[in-house]
Amino acid sequence: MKISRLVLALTLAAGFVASAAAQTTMRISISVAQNSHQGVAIDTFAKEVEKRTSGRYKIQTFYSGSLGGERESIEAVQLGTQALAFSSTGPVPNFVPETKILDVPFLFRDKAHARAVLDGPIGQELLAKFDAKGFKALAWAENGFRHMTNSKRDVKAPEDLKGLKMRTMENPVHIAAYKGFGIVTTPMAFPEVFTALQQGTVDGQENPLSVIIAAKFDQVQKHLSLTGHVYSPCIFLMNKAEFDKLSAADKQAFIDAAKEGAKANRARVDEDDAKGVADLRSKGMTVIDNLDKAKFVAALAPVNAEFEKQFGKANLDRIRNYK
Ligand code: EAX
Repeated sequence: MKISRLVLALTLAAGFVASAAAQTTMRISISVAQNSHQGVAIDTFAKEVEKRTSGRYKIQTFYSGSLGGERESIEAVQLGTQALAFSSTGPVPNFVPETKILDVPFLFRDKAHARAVLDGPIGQELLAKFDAKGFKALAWAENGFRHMTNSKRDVKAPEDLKGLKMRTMENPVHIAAYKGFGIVTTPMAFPEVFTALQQGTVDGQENPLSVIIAAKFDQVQKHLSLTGHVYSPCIFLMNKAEFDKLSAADKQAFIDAAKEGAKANRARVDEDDAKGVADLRSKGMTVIDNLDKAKFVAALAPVNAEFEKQFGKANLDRIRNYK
């Protein structure tokens, strides 16, 4: 908390009531560039918090992993050295294992289905799981559906993935699934990915169009296949103790600001999905957009049987059948 004592003293000396003089500054960070669906999310959040608290809270925004990768930002929030973070669910299961289920491949039919689940009772139950781990989870947002890119060959069928060395997120569900495709998995934090692709440390990576565009992966990857193999949620996280210090009205202001951030974020993902393929083709990528999805689903049947055991078929069906 930073109280501007000078302003306070001067204002009091001038005989005014200094009710608006106290201002608290908090930090939030993302691992991708500002001009992105994640930048829109935290910029909107920052603006809304300031507006809804009459400027008593100021949110400083950091982009492109300048404060570290997603896992580091979540750790910082848990420790309280950083008040806020916005992250994909990539590293989140390492903190709140219950969220693993959201990263099961081919779980969601489309974005509308995923958004409905996250905004409904299932998503809200999962947000509550963060409390016991030192976080207040403010709202779900998204990266969107993830697609595969690589520098070696067109991926038209699941067999084409065999032997490709791909960077994955530090997420146990992703790693297990991609091994099921025969991919050689290399978990890595996002800020290292561009260089790893450029230097050929890995052949490929997978991310939604929004991230591929924002990170300029077209400069280091030739082949894109619209596999849509997994939906990638994002989340607004706050240090629990910082949140608990807020008045009831300010708590609501932070939650509502995160919801506004999520709304703007999802609108930008829709925009990127609508324009992304043409954009990436114009930048020289070969885009395979007529995949037989059923073949990719079938290739993961053994892994999915494992996931059914691990998460329970009833829990997976509750998500699959949510309307
Ligand atoms: O959140 O690590 C990833 O691939 C994420 O999708 C990326 O950091 C955006």
